[in-house]
Amino acid sequence: MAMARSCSILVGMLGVLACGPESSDETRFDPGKHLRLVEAVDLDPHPNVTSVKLRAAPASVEILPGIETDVLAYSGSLPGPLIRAKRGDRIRIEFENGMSLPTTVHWHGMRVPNDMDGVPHHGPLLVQPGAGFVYEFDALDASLFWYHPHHYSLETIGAGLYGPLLVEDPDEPELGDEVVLVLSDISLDQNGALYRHPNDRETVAAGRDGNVVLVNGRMKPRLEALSGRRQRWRIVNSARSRYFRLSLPGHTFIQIGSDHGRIESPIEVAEPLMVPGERLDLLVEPRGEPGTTLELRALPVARGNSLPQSELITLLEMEFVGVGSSPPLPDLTRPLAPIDATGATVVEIGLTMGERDGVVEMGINGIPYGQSEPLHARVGETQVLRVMSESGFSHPFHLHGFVFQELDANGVPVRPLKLKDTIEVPPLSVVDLAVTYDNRPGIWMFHCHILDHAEAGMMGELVVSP
Ligand SMILES: [Cu+2]
Repeated sequence: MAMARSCSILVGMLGVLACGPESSDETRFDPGKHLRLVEAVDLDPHPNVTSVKLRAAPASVEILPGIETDVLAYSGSLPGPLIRAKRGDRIRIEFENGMSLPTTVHWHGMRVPNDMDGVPHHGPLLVQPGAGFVYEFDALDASLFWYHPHHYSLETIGAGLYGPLLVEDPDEPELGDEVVLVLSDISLDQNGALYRHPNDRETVAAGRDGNVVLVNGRMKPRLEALSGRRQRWRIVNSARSRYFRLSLPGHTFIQIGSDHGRIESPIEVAEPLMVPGERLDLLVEPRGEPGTTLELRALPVARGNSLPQSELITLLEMEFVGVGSSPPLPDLTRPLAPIDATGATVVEIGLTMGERDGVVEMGINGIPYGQSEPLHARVGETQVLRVMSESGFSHPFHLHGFVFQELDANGVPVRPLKLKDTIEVPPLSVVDLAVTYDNRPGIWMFHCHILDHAEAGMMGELVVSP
């Protein structure tokens, strides 16, 4: 602490921060002080239990400068509080619904028991206004996850209900100054009030992108950097439909993780794409003269052959406040086993778009959710999900409860191996995903994570039998 204090005195006197050695806790540099997330308080003193309270309710937050916007928020903050646990913990969330509509909380990516997944198939899982529910599960995997409603999702995620859940790996060394970045957007009118998109054919087909892009609930926040000192960015895309293609001019990233923790071996990426629901774990070594800034940008993306490109957006402004250095990286390989999909049942999942009586109707294999029969699998079985975008649109495909590995044209997992639960399915293309169902039977959902598409019927159920 003494060292940290002398650093801040230096900042005051010189406007710079240059401390060393950086690898020790005492000289930790915090790049994220201008975009800090509210953190949920762990109410259980037991070292292996994380117990938090979470309340969904109307709230008023400042998004546009000086203007209060009425939103829906978890525990009063947008995004919802960062829930921090470590692998092996028991996580307990005492949830309360302070809204006027029923809801659930879905723990996107977490391998939870089926009745904790927050989908409202069964009446009791729907949390009525004024009621509560205790979600309780084990943190099996270390990664960044996120939580959001799985009922009225389009409306309530659009109004601000989403938050990050970080499960840390207690055995992992420090790899860089860590920042959790929640990317999202929100639709605001000129008075700063939530804007209601029309529910017309074009909006539903395209998906509603918000006109205000947010990083940790803020417009274009500042992120501090020491030139030459490594940062670790743990990022989630919580937007309803917006894709983010990240670019830091003059820099590349080292990708070390994806949806479910670290990937098999690190890869250098220049402009990584994040579809709604996906997570990325990136290392970046920013370089710049103290006193200068650098913009992290979202490059234009078209989510379909017929859709216009999104505009170029500045996500955050990186501000160089000094120089630093980082120790060499340790070996970052992770021993993952490729799924052997030889002889596995191929299950075809066509993501289809059509029209009935002038209304856009989306579905799985031509049948909208609610009218379709579920798919089937058994615990222990390996299947190949052949997911096909049968239109000129991109779809981020999400499977609840389980992890998959993408297969190449020869039917073997793409290297380096990545454990995924959400993946881009480009227009008019096919993605093969190998999945082995571990022992958590139940009715699991899969759907497009463009929430307009999910709402219009692009969802299905998979029954995993014991
Ligand atoms: Cu879609």
